[in-house]
Amino acid sequence: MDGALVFVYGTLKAGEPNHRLLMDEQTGLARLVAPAVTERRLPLVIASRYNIPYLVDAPGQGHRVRGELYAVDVAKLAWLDRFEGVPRHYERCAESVVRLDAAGGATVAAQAYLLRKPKPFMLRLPVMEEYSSRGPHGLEYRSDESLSGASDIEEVAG
Ligand code: PCA
Repeated sequence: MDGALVFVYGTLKAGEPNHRLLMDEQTGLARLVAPAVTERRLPLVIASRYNIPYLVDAPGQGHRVRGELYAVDVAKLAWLDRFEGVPRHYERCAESVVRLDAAGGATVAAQAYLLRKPKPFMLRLPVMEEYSSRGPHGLEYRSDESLSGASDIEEVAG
C-alpha cells in the first residue's frame, strides 16, 4: 500500500475518542501494524482547554512513549494532516519507533504528529508514558469542537 507508517500516541489510538475517525474508510485506509514505543524520550503532556495530548519535540525529557503503528494510504495521510491541523497545530515529523509485537526490537521509521514549538509552560506539565483520555489525570479529551482551526491553538503552540 502506498502511503506511510504513522505512529499514533493520543486520541487516535484504539479505545480513544478519535479512533473511529482513523478507521473510517470514507477518508482512506488504516491498518494496525503493531504496538510500538518511541526510540527517543519525549514529553507527552495534555494541554489546551480541549485537553489535547501533545508529544513535544524536546528530546531527553519525559519517557519513551507508547502508542500504535498504523499503515495508512495516501488518502488517509492527507486526511490526518488536515485533521491534526498540519502545520499550524501539529507538525508531521519522522520519528523512529520500536515495534512491541512478535517483530519486537525492530526499529521503524514512522511519521508522528509532534508539537515542535511548545510554550515554555508545556515543558513543566506532568509527563506521561502512555496516553488515555480517561486516565488518572482527570483531563478527559473534549471532542465537541473541531481541532483544526480551533482558536485555542495559540495557547499551546508557537
Ligand atoms: N492525535 C494524534 C496526535 C495527538 C492526537 O490526539 C495521535 O493520536 O497520535
